[in-house]
Amino acid sequence: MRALREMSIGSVAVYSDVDRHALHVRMADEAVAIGGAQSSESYLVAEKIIAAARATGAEAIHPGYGFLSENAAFAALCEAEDIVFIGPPSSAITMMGSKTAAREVAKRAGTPIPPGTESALSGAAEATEIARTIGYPVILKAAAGGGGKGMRRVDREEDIEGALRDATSEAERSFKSSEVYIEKFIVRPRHIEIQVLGDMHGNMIYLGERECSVQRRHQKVIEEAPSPFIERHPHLRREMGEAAVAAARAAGYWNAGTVEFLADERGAFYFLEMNTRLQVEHPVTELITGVDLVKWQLRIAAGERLSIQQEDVQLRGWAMECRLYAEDPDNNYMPSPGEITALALPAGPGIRLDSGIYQGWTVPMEYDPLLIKLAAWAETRDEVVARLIRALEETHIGGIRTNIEFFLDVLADPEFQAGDLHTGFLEAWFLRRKGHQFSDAELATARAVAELSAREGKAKTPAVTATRSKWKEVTLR
Ligand code: MV4
Repeated sequence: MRALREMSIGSVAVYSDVDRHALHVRMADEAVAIGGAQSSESYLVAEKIIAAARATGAEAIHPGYGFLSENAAFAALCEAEDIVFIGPPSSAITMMGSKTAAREVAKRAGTPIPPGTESALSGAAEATEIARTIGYPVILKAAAGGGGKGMRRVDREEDIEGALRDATSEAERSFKSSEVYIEKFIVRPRHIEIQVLGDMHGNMIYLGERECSVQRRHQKVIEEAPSPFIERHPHLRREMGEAAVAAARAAGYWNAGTVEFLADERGAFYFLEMNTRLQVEHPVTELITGVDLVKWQLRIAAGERLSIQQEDVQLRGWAMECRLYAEDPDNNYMPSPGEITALALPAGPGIRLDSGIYQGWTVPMEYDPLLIKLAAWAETRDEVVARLIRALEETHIGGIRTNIEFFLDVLADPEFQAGDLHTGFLEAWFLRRKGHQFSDAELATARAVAELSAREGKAKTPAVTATRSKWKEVTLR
């Protein structure tokens, strides 16, 4: 809506019953009520969104990043109704929505994929045979999946049959498709993703990478750009960038998208999946490239040509984002909705806030309780960490519990500051602390990872510390 305002385009918000007083409704020029608090009665009902566009004369729909943003049927409905879907063509969403089809596309484009299959496994016999060829560990994944559901890591042949049964039934339950495929399991990987931007006329560029290895239960909590790993292996930036563009091109993609890769410790990288939407963490890319991704989404959707060439994309400095959530650190970071009774927000050099809250607003319990994306920019990674710590210390959100203290702890961690990240980083980090509850699976991963880290003897003194010194008053005598 900020991009629209700057471009002198009107905006219309849609809202559910509990969102009547939400910030996005206040910020829009017009707003349309679309039904019940349950998203299945409002934000997920394609026909209601289309009706809201019709009623207000809206020409285009920005699907955001949750709900219908990667729903091919919704994009196709917009196409059929002659309403512009601000995103890729529905055909590309369909293609990337099937993880096996996406693997096929990537393979055809010459983008490296983990060894494995591009079609559904016929049964345990086939799975065993392929696992023997590619070697253990392997991972079984739901073709219609993503986000960790319907996935099983398998380390030994005797576990294949049971794991396939579990993955298949979970896939069927979660996605109404029991199709499962197999991949070589990449050990201790980093999650590195490439932002791409393409127009309808065949032009496409990549805008560097983001590293999102700091995740918990497949939820990202800290994202940064550039990637500390790629800074150490700079040739990878271009290789991954070109591989990402090749895969997106092969899918007939346009608008903003993200190609996810896993990178192993040796620097080999593998295509994982493509996110066919704008992502939550897009601000860090905007901060280091100076490119407004949302404005480009709008221009591209209007049929404009991309005027930025690959050589024009220059990365400057470092950016990092923390996702501030309403969650209770004393209750295993469970959602902690409620009324925001006080609010002090950070500002000053290099700080960007994408906030959805205000004092007096009540965080509803029906949705993901993301409150604010706090992003910082500075010349170097050390400076950006210090700046984020400073900004978090300026922040006060009263009336609800938040994960602010958690970020102060992670940002002060020596391994984090050294940029020694991998997708098991947070589990290992939590294991180093006391008083937290974990699932058996989390504990097993964390133990393995902690063992590896200990063996490599990584712990150092932090370069930047969170002082959080008590305020003191001095009286002159
Ligand atoms: C993998 C993998 C290792 N090897 N695939 C997790 C979510 C889904 N998008 C893919 N995921 C993974 N796929 C192979 N061949 C490890 C993960 C994974 C992961 C990936 C990215 C970020 C965090 C993760 C946490 C656990 C497992």
